[in-house]
Amino acid sequence: MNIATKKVDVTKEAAALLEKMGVAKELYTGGDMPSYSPVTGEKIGNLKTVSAAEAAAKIEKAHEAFKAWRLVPAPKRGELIRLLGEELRAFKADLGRLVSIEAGKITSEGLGEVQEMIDICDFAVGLSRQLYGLTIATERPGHRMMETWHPLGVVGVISAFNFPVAVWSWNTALALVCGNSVVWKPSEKTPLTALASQAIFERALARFGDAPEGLSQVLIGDRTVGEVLVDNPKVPLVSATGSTRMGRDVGPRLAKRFARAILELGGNNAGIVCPSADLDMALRAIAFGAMGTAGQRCTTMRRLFVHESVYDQLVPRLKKAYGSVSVGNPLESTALVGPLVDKAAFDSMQKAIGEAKTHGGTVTGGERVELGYDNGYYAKPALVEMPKQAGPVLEETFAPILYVMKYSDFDAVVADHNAVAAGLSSSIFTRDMQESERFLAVDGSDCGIANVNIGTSGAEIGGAFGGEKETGGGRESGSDSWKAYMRRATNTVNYSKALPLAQGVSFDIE
Ligand code: UN1
Repeated sequence: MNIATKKVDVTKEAAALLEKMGVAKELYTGGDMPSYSPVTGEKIGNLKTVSAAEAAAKIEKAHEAFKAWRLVPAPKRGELIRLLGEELRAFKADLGRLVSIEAGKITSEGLGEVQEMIDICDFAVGLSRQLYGLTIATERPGHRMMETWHPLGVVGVISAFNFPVAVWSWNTALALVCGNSVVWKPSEKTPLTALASQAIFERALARFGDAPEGLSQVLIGDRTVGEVLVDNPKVPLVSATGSTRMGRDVGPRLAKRFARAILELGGNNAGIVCPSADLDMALRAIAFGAMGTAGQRCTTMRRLFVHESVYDQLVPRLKKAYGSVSVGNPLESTALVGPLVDKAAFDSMQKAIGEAKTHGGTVTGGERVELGYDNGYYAKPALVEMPKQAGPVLEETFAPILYVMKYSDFDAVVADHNAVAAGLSSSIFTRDMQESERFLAVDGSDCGIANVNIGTSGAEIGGAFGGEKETGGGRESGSDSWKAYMRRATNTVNYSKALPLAQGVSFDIE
């Protein structure tokens, strides 16, 4: 069912939310960069952009802030992030709503995104007392060897429209407890949520008190501003989330100046449904993984392999779910699928569906849903049954298209699963322990995330997030991802009265 809605005033509501969160009006009115709401296609802000020179000055300021912040004890730095978590809790509803307005997410997903921010703050507060280094057995008597982790410098963050605020928080919460400063270039499609996050951060900063100025800053602007961040020698690490195309540009530029990169790029995530799978569970997981966030997560399920023995039980039910899923305005309805981000996203969805047909695909859904907004692009999620993995199935199209294929042999399906360029997330649905273990084993899924009996999307912050191959190899968020935000020093201390050399080398000068 498609949910018809009354007209919403997204511009007014966005302004009211921004005011409540403490964003100065001049930051988003009368500027040169428009922001649109995908919900109705209307313009909701006109932001002031920074020039390349202004961006460089902000980076310089962040570098100065780093030099002071690195001297603050890590648990004290954690206190700032604890306060940030408190402020995010207080503004969860407002920021979540603004995410829905600016990125088009349904209400629960907008709120869920802010919850991810709160969760990473909690994680980082604990981490601020656990930046552990090893002590290492040394081969020399009267010596001690250990590792010390030191702050790195200014951390550049480049984020995408689909997780406009959570990705910033994963990087910022970790970077700040690790003693770094942050300069953030948000997506041009979602700058207002960036301003709101910055305002919330500044509230935490005011409560914290004595923190250096410029500890976390936002660069509003286009690609040229991002390039300043990527090329600036005072930025030793850039964490960039976006397309593989963007990563192909950013990665080598960082490598050229020996800066570090955390790249979180495209995904072409698949699920495998085995003969013993709990089909009710698989159905729900696939529906959320493939249709949730209107197919606009890096972790969205884009390919599905179903064993021939259960294909006719599962796929008709899936098609039914695709037929009945509610598509609608996320601000005024309880629809499960909101808009695509813009016309370009809708066009690329239609193009991929067209190509799939030429490769023998049979399509359910995919058509535009008219809600009366000229520039709001809503589409029925598409399920495309494919005779084999070919054409657009091998690519990431950032839209709700699920390619469904039948399989008969486990080894062959694992090979097909891995036969795409991206390597972000994956899942298997089975109650057969041998199958699940083989999927997780060395010659199983080649992705950074491999799940059993849950979908590909919706990862918790506690794990390291990221993927292999053209996904870029970066890891952010939980586990020991913090190590990428610090530099490691190996220290050997001689407390003896002799100077034995390692490896038994003798070098007696007299
Ligand atoms: C992304 O789509 O860029 O696992 C991030 C998930 C979310 C994060 C997605 N926790 O789906």
